[in-house]
Amino acid sequence: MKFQLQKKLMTAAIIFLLTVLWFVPLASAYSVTINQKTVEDLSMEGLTSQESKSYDLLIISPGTYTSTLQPLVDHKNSFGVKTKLVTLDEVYDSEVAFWYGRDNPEKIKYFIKSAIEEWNISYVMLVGNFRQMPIRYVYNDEPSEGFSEPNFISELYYADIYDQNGNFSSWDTNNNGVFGEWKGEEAQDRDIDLYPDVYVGRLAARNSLELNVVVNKIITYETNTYDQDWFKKIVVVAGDTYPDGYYDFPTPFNEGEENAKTVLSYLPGFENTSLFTSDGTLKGPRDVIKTINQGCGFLFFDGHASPMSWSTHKPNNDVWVDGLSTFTMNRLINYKKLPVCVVGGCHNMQFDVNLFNLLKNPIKSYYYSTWAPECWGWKLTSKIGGGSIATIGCSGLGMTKEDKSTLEGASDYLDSQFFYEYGINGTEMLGKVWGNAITNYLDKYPIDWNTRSGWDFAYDAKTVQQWVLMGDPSLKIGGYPSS
Ligand SMILES: [Ca+2]
Ligand SMILES: [Ca+2]
Ligand SMILES: [Ca+2]
Repeated sequence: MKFQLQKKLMTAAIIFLLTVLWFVPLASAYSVTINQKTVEDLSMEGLTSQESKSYDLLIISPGTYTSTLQPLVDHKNSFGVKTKLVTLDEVYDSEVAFWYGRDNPEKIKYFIKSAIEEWNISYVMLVGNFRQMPIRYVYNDEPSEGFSEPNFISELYYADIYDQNGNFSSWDTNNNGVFGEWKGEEAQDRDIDLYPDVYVGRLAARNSLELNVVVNKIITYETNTYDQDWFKKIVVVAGDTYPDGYYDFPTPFNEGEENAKTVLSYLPGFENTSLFTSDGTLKGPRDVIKTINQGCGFLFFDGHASPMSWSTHKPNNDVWVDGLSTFTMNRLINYKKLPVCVVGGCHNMQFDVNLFNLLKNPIKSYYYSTWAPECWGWKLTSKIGGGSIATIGCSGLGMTKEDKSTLEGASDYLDSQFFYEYGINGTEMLGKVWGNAITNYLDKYPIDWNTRSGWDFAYDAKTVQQWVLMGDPSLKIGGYPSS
């Protein structure tokens, strides 16, 4: 049965792959060559000579997207978010990137540092998927036999610009070209402070059509959401993440539902709908889709996931209950009622997935769902006619408190801090909510770099390193009042 299904899926995927190959440009971030221009050609100075010298939002994008992004730049400026759009070529040609940065991600990071110092920016929007806008893999090793994960994408790399002494933080303190390395008895790259110094989000668009959809969603959201009834609602989806009796430690509670209740307690003014397996309100994707289609300002999932799916369990039952997958998402028609979605689970934001993985390693890519043409989080964010306005979740194996010997912290704490920041602390700018949640996490769980990999402190570091914001970091949650 399973093999038949597997064969069918593989055939469908290969047909789909060949179709998609006609449309997706094969640009590779790694093939971008740096023009060896002389220093005086371009500098930060050259980029600002005709304009203001101070900005709130820096957008970095491949040159092919500048016209698609222009309406967003105009929109942001009209609402007082001073925005500067810089192309990747301009970044690479800038004085700072000419002198500093061993590779493209590091050049971008140095450019962001200069933009903080010279332009006083608070937000950075990276535009382009993993092929078009470089990503940084960090090597905080998860050595477990069941699922070994030597590296994963970290967007926090682009946000944690300074170390605790105020110097540029390379995340490669032993200077061997391997970043965020934590393997064996202690961390090789250590004393990385991890605290974000700027708020980073990504629009992982694969082409201008996809980018155009998201740009329109952001503009529509910020101009239409204010004072809308649907916004004052939150939907939480969860169950028994760890059915009791299936692990070598006791897991008596419905962990996902407990976390969801904590989240709800942080949004006191919001009408809530909980879809739980324990009371039968969550039986499958239909329940989730129906509820989201009615509209909500926030959406929270807490359970298990892959780049293609999210699911959980009924209490003390290891049978899977599906919540939402990249396939069933196609049925979302919530139009302008777009929630900010936080998802607890593994790999929802693993945005380096692609169909070529099916050719490279069919079995592994099938098993790990890395043959998805786009990950769960980006698909939800870029969905036309609905989905989310932004999605926050894990690029790698999501760590929960059950992974730690203290049975405390990890995503259980970090996810709920997002809602604490918005609902209790009153932080309204999306990127700042993301960044402050990370800051709160590190304040509560400081990292001891002298401990072994695959254990509590390495998991604390991984928890924040892998937490990706897919969306506009300068998004005003709840939108702007009409003037
Ligand atoms: Ca290193
Ligand atoms: Ca920092
Ligand atoms: Ca349990």
